[in-house]
Amino acid sequence: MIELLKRWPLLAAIGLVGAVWVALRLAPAAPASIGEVTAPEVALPTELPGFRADAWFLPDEPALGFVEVPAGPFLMGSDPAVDPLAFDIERWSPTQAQGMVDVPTYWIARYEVTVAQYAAFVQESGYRVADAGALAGRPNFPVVSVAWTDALAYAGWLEQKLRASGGTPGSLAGLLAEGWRVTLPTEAQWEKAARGDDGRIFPWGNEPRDEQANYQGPGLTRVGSFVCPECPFGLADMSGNAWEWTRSPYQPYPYDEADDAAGLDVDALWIMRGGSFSDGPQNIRAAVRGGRSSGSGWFSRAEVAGRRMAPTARAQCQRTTKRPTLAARG
Ligand SMILES: [Ca+2]
Repeated sequence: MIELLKRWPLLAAIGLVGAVWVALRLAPAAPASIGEVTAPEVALPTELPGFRADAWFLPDEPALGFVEVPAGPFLMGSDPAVDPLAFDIERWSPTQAQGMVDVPTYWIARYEVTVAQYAAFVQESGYRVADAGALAGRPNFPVVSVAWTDALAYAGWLEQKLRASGGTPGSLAGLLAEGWRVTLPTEAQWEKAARGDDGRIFPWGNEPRDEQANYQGPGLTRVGSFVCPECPFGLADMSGNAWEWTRSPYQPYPYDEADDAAGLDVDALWIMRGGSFSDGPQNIRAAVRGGRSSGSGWFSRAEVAGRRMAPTARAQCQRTTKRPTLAARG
Protein backbone atom coordinates (compact mmCIF):
# COMPACT_ATOMS: atom_id res chain seq x y z
CA MET A 1 0.00 0.00 0.00
CA ILE A 2 2.77 2.39 0.85
CA GLU A 3 4.38 1.64 -2.48
CA LEU A 4 1.15 2.60 -4.15
CA LEU A 5 0.86 5.83 -2.22
CA LYS A 6 4.17 6.92 -3.68
CA ARG A 7 2.24 7.54 -6.88
CA TRP A 8 -0.67 9.19 -5.17
CA PRO A 9 -3.40 9.80 -5.95
CA LEU A 10 -4.23 7.65 -8.95
CA LEU A 11 -2.39 4.48 -8.06
CA ALA A 12 -3.38 4.80 -4.42
CA ALA A 13 -7.01 4.98 -5.43
CA ILE A 14 -6.62 2.00 -7.74
CA GLY A 15 -4.85 0.07 -5.01
CA LEU A 16 -7.51 0.80 -2.44
CA VAL A 17 -10.27 -0.22 -4.78
CA GLY A 18 -8.37 -3.37 -5.60
CA ALA A 19 -7.82 -4.17 -1.95
CA VAL A 20 -11.50 -3.74 -1.25
CA TRP A 21 -12.37 -6.01 -4.14
CA VAL A 22 -10.02 -8.68 -2.79
CA ALA A 23 -11.41 -8.30 0.72
CA LEU A 24 -14.94 -8.63 -0.51
CA ARG A 25 -14.03 -11.73 -2.50
CA LEU A 26 -12.32 -13.32 0.49
CA ALA A 27 -14.77 -12.27 3.17
CA PRO A 28 -17.03 -15.07 4.40
CA ALA A 29 -19.95 -12.65 4.56
CA ALA A 30 -20.21 -8.96 3.89
CA PRO A 31 -20.47 -7.02 7.16
CA ALA A 32 -23.35 -4.63 7.56
CA SER A 33 -22.80 -1.03 6.63
CA ILE A 34 -21.87 1.32 9.43
CA GLY A 35 -25.41 2.55 9.85
CA GLU A 36 -26.70 -0.98 10.40
CA VAL A 37 -24.23 -2.00 13.08
CA THR A 38 -25.72 -2.19 16.53
CA ALA A 39 -23.88 -1.57 19.76
CA PRO A 40 -22.14 -4.85 20.60
CA GLU A 41 -22.14 -6.72 23.86
CA VAL A 42 -18.93 -5.79 25.62
CA ALA A 43 -17.29 -7.96 28.24
CA LEU A 44 -14.75 -6.14 30.39
CA PRO A 45 -12.39 -7.82 32.84
CA THR A 46 -12.76 -7.01 36.52
CA GLU A 47 -9.02 -6.44 36.74
CA LEU A 48 -6.10 -6.29 34.35
CA PRO A 49 -2.53 -6.28 35.64
CA GLY A 50 -0.72 -3.06 34.79
CA PHE A 51 -3.93 -1.20 34.05
CA ARG A 52 -6.60 0.47 36.16
CA ALA A 53 -10.08 -0.97 35.92
CA ASP A 54 -11.29 2.11 37.82
CA ALA A 55 -9.79 4.46 35.20
CA TRP A 56 -11.06 3.06 31.91
CA PHE A 57 -8.18 0.56 31.82
CA LEU A 58 -5.55 3.23 31.31
CA PRO A 59 -2.05 2.24 32.48
CA ASP A 60 -1.48 2.10 36.23
CA GLU A 61 1.09 4.89 36.14
CA PRO A 62 1.25 8.36 37.72
CA ALA A 63 -0.05 10.10 34.58
CA LEU A 64 -2.18 7.15 33.42
CA GLY A 65 0.37 6.28 30.74
CA PHE A 66 0.71 9.72 29.16
CA VAL A 67 4.30 10.85 28.63
CA GLU A 68 5.53 14.39 28.05
CA VAL A 69 7.53 15.14 24.92
CA PRO A 70 9.44 18.39 25.44
CA ALA A 71 9.24 21.20 22.91
CA GLY A 72 11.95 21.39 20.28
CA PRO A 73 12.89 20.69 16.68
CA PHE A 74 13.46 17.27 15.15
CA LEU A 75 14.55 15.93 11.78
CA MET A 76 11.52 14.71 9.80
CA GLY A 77 11.48 12.60 6.65
CA SER A 78 14.21 10.43 5.16
CA ASP A 79 17.48 10.91 3.35
CA PRO A 80 18.08 7.91 1.07
CA ALA A 81 21.81 8.56 1.32
CA VAL A 82 21.54 7.70 5.01
CA ASP A 83 18.56 5.34 4.88
CA PRO A 84 18.53 3.15 1.75
CA LEU A 85 15.09 1.81 2.72
CA ALA A 86 13.47 5.25 2.44
CA PHE A 87 10.38 5.66 0.27
CA ASP A 88 10.03 8.59 -2.10
CA ILE A 89 7.03 9.98 -0.16
CA GLU A 90 9.34 10.56 2.81
CA ARG A 91 11.40 13.06 0.85
CA TRP A 92 10.97 16.64 2.07
CA SER A 93 11.16 18.55 -1.21
CA PRO A 94 12.77 18.35 -4.65
CA THR A 95 15.89 20.04 -3.27
CA GLN A 96 15.93 18.77 0.31
CA ALA A 97 15.79 15.22 1.69
CA GLN A 98 14.69 16.06 5.23
CA GLY A 99 13.32 19.03 7.11
CA MET A 100 13.51 20.41 10.65
CA VAL A 101 10.14 20.75 12.34
CA ASP A 102 9.74 22.57 15.63
CA VAL A 103 7.07 20.90 17.73
CA PRO A 104 5.63 22.51 20.88
CA THR A 105 5.36 20.42 24.04
CA TYR A 106 2.79 17.65 23.91
CA TRP A 107 1.99 14.45 25.74
CA ILE A 108 1.53 11.06 24.10
CA ALA A 109 0.38 7.66 25.31
CA ARG A 110 3.15 5.24 26.21
CA TYR A 111 1.21 2.31 24.72
CA GLU A 112 -1.12 1.70 21.82
CA VAL A 113 -4.81 1.93 22.76
CA THR A 114 -5.88 -1.46 24.07
CA VAL A 115 -8.96 -3.55 23.48
CA ALA A 116 -10.01 -3.03 27.12
CA GLN A 117 -9.74 0.76 26.81
CA TYR A 118 -11.76 0.78 23.61
CA ALA A 119 -14.31 -1.62 25.10
CA ALA A 120 -14.75 0.63 28.14
CA PHE A 121 -15.52 3.47 25.74
CA VAL A 122 -18.09 1.43 23.83
CA GLN A 123 -19.71 0.07 26.97
CA GLU A 124 -20.03 3.40 28.75
CA SER A 125 -20.96 5.55 25.79
CA GLY A 126 -23.04 3.15 23.72
CA TYR A 127 -21.08 4.40 20.72
CA ARG A 128 -21.71 2.32 17.61
CA VAL A 129 -18.28 1.51 16.26
CA ALA A 130 -17.79 0.79 12.57
CA ASP A 131 -16.45 -2.68 13.24
CA ALA A 132 -17.47 -4.54 16.39
CA GLY A 133 -14.73 -7.06 15.60
CA ALA A 134 -12.36 -4.50 17.11
CA LEU A 135 -13.63 -5.61 20.52
CA ALA A 136 -12.79 -9.28 20.00
CA GLY A 137 -9.11 -9.12 20.90
CA ARG A 138 -7.49 -9.81 24.23
CA PRO A 139 -7.92 -6.93 26.69
CA ASN A 140 -4.26 -5.90 26.94
CA PHE A 141 -3.57 -6.20 23.21
CA PRO A 142 -3.77 -3.21 20.84
CA VAL A 143 -7.23 -2.62 19.45
CA VAL A 144 -7.34 -2.93 15.66
CA SER A 145 -9.99 -2.60 12.95
CA VAL A 146 -10.69 0.90 14.21
CA ALA A 147 -12.00 3.49 11.76
CA TRP A 148 -10.29 6.87 11.94
CA THR A 149 -13.53 8.54 12.98
CA ASP A 150 -13.96 5.99 15.76
CA ALA A 151 -10.41 6.60 16.99
CA LEU A 152 -11.23 10.29 17.31
CA ALA A 153 -14.52 9.47 19.01
CA TYR A 154 -12.66 7.40 21.58
CA ALA A 155 -10.20 10.23 22.22
CA GLY A 156 -13.01 12.75 22.66
CA TRP A 157 -14.82 10.46 25.06
CA LEU A 158 -11.66 9.88 27.08
CA GLU A 159 -11.09 13.62 27.30
CA GLN A 160 -14.57 14.08 28.72
CA LYS A 161 -14.00 11.33 31.27
CA LEU A 162 -10.65 12.73 32.37
CA ARG A 163 -12.10 16.23 32.69
CA ALA A 164 -15.08 15.06 34.74
CA SER A 165 -13.25 12.68 37.06
CA GLY A 166 -12.03 13.84 40.41
CA GLY A 167 -9.44 11.08 40.26
CA THR A 168 -7.54 12.33 37.22
CA PRO A 169 -3.89 12.79 38.20
CA GLY A 170 -2.91 16.38 38.85
CA SER A 171 -0.51 16.56 35.90
CA LEU A 172 -3.24 15.66 33.43
CA ALA A 173 -5.99 17.55 35.22
CA GLY A 174 -3.86 20.69 35.10
CA LEU A 175 -3.29 20.41 31.36
CA LEU A 176 -6.98 19.83 30.68
CA ALA A 177 -7.86 22.83 32.84
CA GLU A 178 -5.57 24.91 30.61
CA GLY A 179 -7.55 23.84 27.56
CA TRP A 180 -5.50 20.89 26.34
CA ARG A 181 -7.36 18.27 24.34
CA VAL A 182 -7.10 14.51 24.06
CA THR A 183 -6.88 13.54 20.41
CA LEU A 184 -4.71 11.72 17.89
CA PRO A 185 -1.16 12.94 17.29
CA THR A 186 -0.24 14.79 14.14
CA GLU A 187 2.21 12.84 12.05
CA ALA A 188 4.97 15.24 13.10
CA GLN A 189 4.19 14.59 16.75
CA TRP A 190 4.11 10.86 16.07
CA GLU A 191 7.43 10.86 14.21
CA LYS A 192 9.19 12.98 16.82
CA ALA A 193 7.93 10.66 19.54
CA ALA A 194 9.22 7.66 17.58
CA ARG A 195 12.71 8.87 16.61
CA GLY A 196 13.52 11.70 18.98
CA ASP A 197 15.70 14.57 17.82
CA ASP A 198 18.80 12.77 16.52
CA GLY A 199 17.42 11.61 13.16
CA ARG A 200 17.62 7.88 13.93
CA ILE A 201 15.87 5.54 11.51
CA PHE A 202 14.24 3.21 14.04
CA PRO A 203 13.15 4.18 17.57
CA TRP A 204 16.25 2.46 18.98
CA GLY A 205 18.83 3.39 16.37
CA ASN A 206 19.71 2.85 12.73
CA GLU A 207 19.50 -0.92 12.42
CA PRO A 208 16.48 -3.21 12.75
CA ARG A 209 16.41 -5.27 15.96
CA ASP A 210 14.08 -8.21 16.41
CA GLU A 211 14.12 -8.04 20.19
CA GLN A 212 12.84 -4.47 20.43
CA ALA A 213 9.69 -4.48 18.30
CA ASN A 214 7.00 -6.84 17.10
CA TYR A 215 7.51 -7.09 13.34
CA GLN A 216 7.88 -9.90 10.81
CA GLY A 217 5.97 -11.95 13.35
CA PRO A 218 2.91 -14.20 13.51
CA GLY A 219 0.51 -11.82 15.24
CA LEU A 220 -0.21 -8.99 17.65
CA THR A 221 1.33 -9.00 21.11
CA ARG A 222 0.40 -7.45 24.43
CA VAL A 223 1.19 -3.74 24.44
CA GLY A 224 4.59 -3.07 25.95
CA SER A 225 5.81 -6.64 25.45
CA PHE A 226 9.07 -5.50 23.90
CA VAL A 227 11.51 -3.74 26.17
CA CYS A 228 13.23 -0.86 24.42
CA PRO A 229 15.37 1.18 26.81
CA GLU A 230 16.88 3.11 23.90
CA CYS A 231 13.52 4.23 22.53
CA PRO A 232 12.84 7.94 23.06
CA PHE A 233 10.51 9.02 25.87
CA GLY A 234 9.99 5.44 27.10
CA LEU A 235 7.36 4.72 24.46
CA ALA A 236 6.51 1.16 23.46
CA ASP A 237 5.52 -0.37 20.13
CA MET A 238 6.00 2.78 18.08
CA SER A 239 7.50 0.41 15.53
CA GLY A 240 5.39 -2.62 14.74
CA ASN A 241 2.59 -4.43 16.59
CA ALA A 242 -0.29 -2.32 15.17
CA TRP A 243 -0.34 0.58 12.71
CA GLU A 244 -1.40 3.78 14.44
CA TRP A 245 -3.69 6.51 13.20
CA THR A 246 -2.61 10.13 13.21
CA ARG A 247 -4.90 13.10 12.73
CA SER A 248 -2.91 14.36 9.73
CA PRO A 249 -4.30 14.01 6.23
CA TYR A 250 -2.06 12.57 3.56
CA GLN A 251 -0.25 15.52 2.01
CA PRO A 252 3.00 15.66 0.08
CA TYR A 253 5.94 16.97 2.08
CA PRO A 254 7.17 19.44 3.18
CA TYR A 255 5.02 18.88 6.24
CA ASP A 256 3.11 21.90 7.43
CA GLU A 257 0.63 21.50 10.24
CA ALA A 258 -1.24 24.51 8.88
CA ASP A 259 -2.17 22.30 5.93
CA ASP A 260 -3.81 19.75 8.18
CA ALA A 261 -7.24 21.27 7.97
CA ALA A 262 -7.00 22.53 4.40
CA GLY A 263 -8.40 21.01 1.27
CA LEU A 264 -10.01 18.03 2.92
CA ASP A 265 -13.05 16.29 1.54
CA VAL A 266 -14.74 12.98 2.12
CA ASP A 267 -12.09 11.17 0.13
CA ALA A 268 -9.14 12.38 2.20
CA LEU A 269 -6.60 9.83 3.28
CA TRP A 270 -5.29 9.97 6.83
CA ILE A 271 -1.76 9.14 7.77
CA MET A 272 -1.03 6.03 9.80
CA ARG A 273 2.39 5.25 11.18
CA GLY A 274 4.71 2.61 12.53
CA GLY A 275 3.95 -0.57 10.61
CA SER A 276 2.55 -3.74 12.09
CA PHE A 277 3.57 -7.15 13.37
CA SER A 278 3.54 -8.53 9.84
CA ASP A 279 5.67 -5.87 8.20
CA GLY A 280 9.36 -6.07 7.43
CA PRO A 281 12.01 -3.59 8.57
CA GLN A 282 11.24 -1.12 5.80
CA ASN A 283 7.71 -0.43 7.02
CA ILE A 284 8.50 -0.07 10.72
CA ARG A 285 10.93 2.81 10.25
CA ALA A 286 9.99 5.97 12.14
CA ALA A 287 9.51 7.96 8.93
CA VAL A 288 7.20 5.53 7.09
CA ARG A 289 3.87 6.98 5.98
CA GLY A 290 0.81 4.84 5.35
CA GLY A 291 -2.64 6.16 4.50
CA ARG A 292 -6.30 5.21 4.73
CA SER A 293 -9.61 6.99 4.34
CA SER A 294 -11.58 8.19 7.31
CA GLY A 295 -13.96 5.38 8.02
CA SER A 296 -17.03 6.61 6.24
CA GLY A 297 -16.68 3.61 3.96
CA TRP A 298 -14.78 0.40 3.68
CA PHE A 299 -11.29 1.61 3.10
CA SER A 300 -10.15 2.58 6.52
CA ARG A 301 -11.13 -0.66 8.13
CA ALA A 302 -8.40 -3.11 8.74
CA GLU A 303 -10.13 -6.12 7.24
CA VAL A 304 -9.75 -4.51 3.85
CA ALA A 305 -6.16 -5.68 3.78
CA GLY A 306 -6.39 -8.32 6.44
CA ARG A 307 -4.70 -7.66 9.73
CA ARG A 308 -1.56 -6.45 7.99
CA MET A 309 -2.83 -2.91 7.93
CA ALA A 310 -4.53 -2.97 11.31
CA PRO A 311 -4.65 0.61 12.50
CA THR A 312 -5.05 1.61 16.08
CA ALA A 313 -5.22 4.87 17.91
CA ARG A 314 -2.52 6.21 20.14
CA ALA A 315 -4.38 8.88 22.03
CA GLN A 316 -2.44 11.85 23.19
CA CYS A 317 -2.97 15.00 25.14
CA GLN A 318 -1.98 18.21 23.44
CA ARG A 319 -2.66 21.91 23.36
CA THR A 320 -4.07 22.32 19.90
CA THR A 321 -7.35 23.97 19.15
CA LYS A 322 -7.43 22.39 15.68
CA ARG A 323 -8.92 19.11 16.75
CA PRO A 324 -10.89 17.67 13.85
CA THR A 325 -14.52 17.04 14.55
CA LEU A 326 -16.56 14.03 13.62
CA ALA A 327 -19.12 16.24 11.95
CA ALA A 328 -16.50 17.66 9.64
CA ARG A 329 -14.91 14.36 8.69
CA GLY A 330 -17.54 11.67 9.13
CA1 LIG B 1 2.54 0.43 16.79
